[in-house]
Amino acid sequence: MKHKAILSPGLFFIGDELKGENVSKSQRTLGDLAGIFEDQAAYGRMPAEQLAYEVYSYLPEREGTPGGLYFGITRLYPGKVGNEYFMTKGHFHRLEDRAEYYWGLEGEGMLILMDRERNTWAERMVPGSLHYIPGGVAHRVTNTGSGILSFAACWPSDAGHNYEEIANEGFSARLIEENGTPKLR
Ligand code: PAN
Ligand code: ZN
Repeated sequence: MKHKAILSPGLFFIGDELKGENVSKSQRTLGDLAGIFEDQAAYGRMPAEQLAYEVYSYLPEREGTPGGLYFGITRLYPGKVGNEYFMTKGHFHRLEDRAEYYWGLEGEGMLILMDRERNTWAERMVPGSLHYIPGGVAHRVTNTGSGILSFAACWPSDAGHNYEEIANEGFSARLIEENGTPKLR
């Protein structure tokens, strides 16, 4: 009975940490990112068990529920495979028109975006930067700094993730370090 009850918060978002009873955690190692980096030889020389990123999420609705919202924090480790920065797998949403907010919490990186015509562009991510990702736009984050890059995200609980398309076709450009600076190529 919640009528007239005064409740203490059970969920905390402090700095770049998400804490609470129903927070779930998932991890991606380099081994989970097979096929996404260009330099396959360099990828083959790296330890498959090395942690690339972890995601803390609060998923208060059943996956697929229309009208609900999910919240997550991604912590992406620094590093490169050859000249390509560590990055998230990237995806379109399964329900294509579902949008999302990302915002930078810590570290430096780039949000790589690609529309349905395969135009690809990047937005610099810094602590406090806010990024609106419209529906129909694939999204992935790269860590261009020397420390951890963390960002928060909020997306609809019926958005879903279409990873297959990016796994098969990739983005139409990659963020590569050239003479010490990141370039989309
Ligand atoms: C984010 C991402 C998270 C990890 O919560 O799922 O940053 O990236 P990948 O899912 O591409 O591995 C989000 O965009 N949710 O929709
Ligand atoms: Zn998303």
